[in-house]
Amino acid sequence: MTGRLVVVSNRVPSDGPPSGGLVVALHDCLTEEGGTWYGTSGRIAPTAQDEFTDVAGDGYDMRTFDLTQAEHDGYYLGYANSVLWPLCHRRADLMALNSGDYDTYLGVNRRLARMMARDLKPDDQVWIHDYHFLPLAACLRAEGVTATLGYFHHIPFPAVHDLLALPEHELFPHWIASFDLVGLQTQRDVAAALEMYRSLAGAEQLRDGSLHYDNRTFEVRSFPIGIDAKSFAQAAAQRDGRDLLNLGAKERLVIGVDRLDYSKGLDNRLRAFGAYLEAREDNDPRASLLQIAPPTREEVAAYQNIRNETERISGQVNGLHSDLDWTPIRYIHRAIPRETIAPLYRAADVGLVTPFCDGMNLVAKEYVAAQDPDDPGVLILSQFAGAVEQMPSAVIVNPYDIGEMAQALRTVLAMPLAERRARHDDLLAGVLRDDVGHWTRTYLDTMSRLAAKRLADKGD
Ligand code: GDG
Repeated sequence: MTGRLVVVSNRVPSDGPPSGGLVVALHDCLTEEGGTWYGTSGRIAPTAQDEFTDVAGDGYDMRTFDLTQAEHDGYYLGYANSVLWPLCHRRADLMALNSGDYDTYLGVNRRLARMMARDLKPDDQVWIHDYHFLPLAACLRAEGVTATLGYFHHIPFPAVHDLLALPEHELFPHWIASFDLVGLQTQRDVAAALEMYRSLAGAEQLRDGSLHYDNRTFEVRSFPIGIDAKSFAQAAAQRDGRDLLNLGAKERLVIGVDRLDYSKGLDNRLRAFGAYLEAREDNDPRASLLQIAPPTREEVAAYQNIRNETERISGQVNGLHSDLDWTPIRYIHRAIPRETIAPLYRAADVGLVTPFCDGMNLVAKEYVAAQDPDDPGVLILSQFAGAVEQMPSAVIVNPYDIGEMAQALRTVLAMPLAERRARHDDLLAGVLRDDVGHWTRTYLDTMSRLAAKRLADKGD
């Protein structure tokens, strides 16, 4: 790589060893390449300071900044998670448009751009992550930064029609065009981005596929994110998940693992499991659902509603179907350690992944990686998870169709070993091949190619 690698993400793992797939992947490539990682510290400061705090990383530097309480509320909880998140997840109806939040969001991006501009050099390659920083490239350009700026959008690209609900919708194409490389999860997302530019006067697609808008030329491409599949498979085989759950020899297990977010389809999933139990015949196997749903963004009102709904439906289903010696739904509203989650996936006959809308969904890939290849479980996957483009051998369902999901559970729980193996072999090959290392390599190689081209063009 010519020039330094610079990474920007909302949180920097400055308070301990990195954990979680994405953070570990970014840590690994910074350790290999060297460079700097920018982001918030997770601390709240009484006043906004235009200074970074330096933290030593493993072969790289971390530069963190604190948010004030008002910034945390307006930038993070407000505009990022109560406006952009619902907008990108086809829930414009849940957007909380509070006046002032956009200004705070833009203010944080401007402050970060101002501070970063002092450090950046023209041959740096900057990889910015996620919707917290949509205007960051535009802000950096306004500070005179000419470095190569890449962006990866982890969540779905908004539909053109939904975008109109964003008061700042006219700025959105300008924010995107200020990057040099825009990475999206799926082909579907790339199609949505192209549709947005097609609807704009003055935007054009060039012969080499790149886009031109606002006097800038940039590329929009899909880079489907993966997981560290090998280490996940190893972790899954360390313990017996059935023992952890005290499962009876004949009892079958269905698993769901999701942050408790309205985009994940938990309500309809629980309804479908209830419908499956309703239609179950006496000689059908007894199956229980383990739903792990750790809390997330609890200060945002829409998250309170999905929690109430999840608890109401699981209480209702358990009330109807529990027996003296059996409770069909085990619902855990708490984070479970990663080394425990992997064997639980392996113990489950079915992985139930049914979001209404999801950028990728790593749980689908983790479930596949964790299976015993000789006796694998089956993945039921929503047609609205980005993962569906790479995982056609899953049993694909419509998360709005409760009857179809209940029927899919019946089919999968009775699926013969040969079919389970054939589906799993196919899915596992993809999960191992397109792992998280492949994702970082392809993104960074593409950004390096663009950086070299930009430097050569400038030299002409
Ligand atoms: C965003 C996009 C995109 C969950 N509960 C526990 C736990 N988890 C872990 C899972 C998985 C991760 O959290 C969730 O990843 P997802 O991809 O499913 O979803 P988001 O958090 O919404 O992530 C998504 C992703 O970014 C990456 O680009 O795929 O579409 O929305 O790894 O295992 N981990 C532990 N305990 C839990 O209780 N340890």
